[in-house]
Amino acid sequence: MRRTSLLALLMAGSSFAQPVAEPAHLWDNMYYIWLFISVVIYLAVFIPGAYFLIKYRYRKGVNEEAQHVKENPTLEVLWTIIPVIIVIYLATQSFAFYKTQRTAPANSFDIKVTAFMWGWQFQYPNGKQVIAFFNMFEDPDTKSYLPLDKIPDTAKAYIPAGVPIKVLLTSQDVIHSFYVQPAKVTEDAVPGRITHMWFKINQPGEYWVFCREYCGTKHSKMAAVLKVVPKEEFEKWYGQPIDSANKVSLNKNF
Ligand SMILES: [Cu+2]
Repeated sequence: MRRTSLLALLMAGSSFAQPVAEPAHLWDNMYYIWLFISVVIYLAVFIPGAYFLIKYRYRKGVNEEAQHVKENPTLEVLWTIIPVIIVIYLATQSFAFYKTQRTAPANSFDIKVTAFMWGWQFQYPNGKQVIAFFNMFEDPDTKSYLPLDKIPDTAKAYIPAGVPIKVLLTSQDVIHSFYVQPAKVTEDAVPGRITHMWFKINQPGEYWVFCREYCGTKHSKMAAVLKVVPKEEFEKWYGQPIDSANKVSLNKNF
């Protein structure tokens, strides 16, 4: 893992010490590993290829007949074994990553999210709820997204910073997909089924969630906002009953 991070650090030239969100950093690491190996293979093929193309170009009377090589066991063993090692490395590394990004850490905080046309319902373990309905995020005049500071906090799902969140996901109607943009994870919300995913956002702030599975007219406006706050602030919010402001906005929107 440390070597992976070091490689990513070298390639990206930025710090991975405290990623903004997880498992996004794992996707980044994997991307840079694949990119690095691809570039090395590309250069190993292209540079000699270009060199030989020029060196052995057709010149009258110089090299009119090609050399006929029957076999070269050393070369054949090498060009079999090296790709096999690379493929095994990529497969095992990717599988380890897949397992990590599919398995929520043991200390995760569970939130149930129900998708519907067109919005998201967040249900917390103590019964607290947040409903994100598409027109809470839309400027009624321009029909574009409101800036985050124009959206009331009651429409935002509070999330404790630095705590892994396990999302148990389902849908009331058609298939949607819950996409947590900063964490680079998405999972289908399927009616009649509970799917799961996890993410962790380390840096407090407000982050968009979008639906990533086309689901009808308002798909492009099917968003939610995660308000990531320090743990103490989250506890304070979590302990409060649902305030009347949220109820009012719910009635208005439905
Ligand atoms: Cu949708």
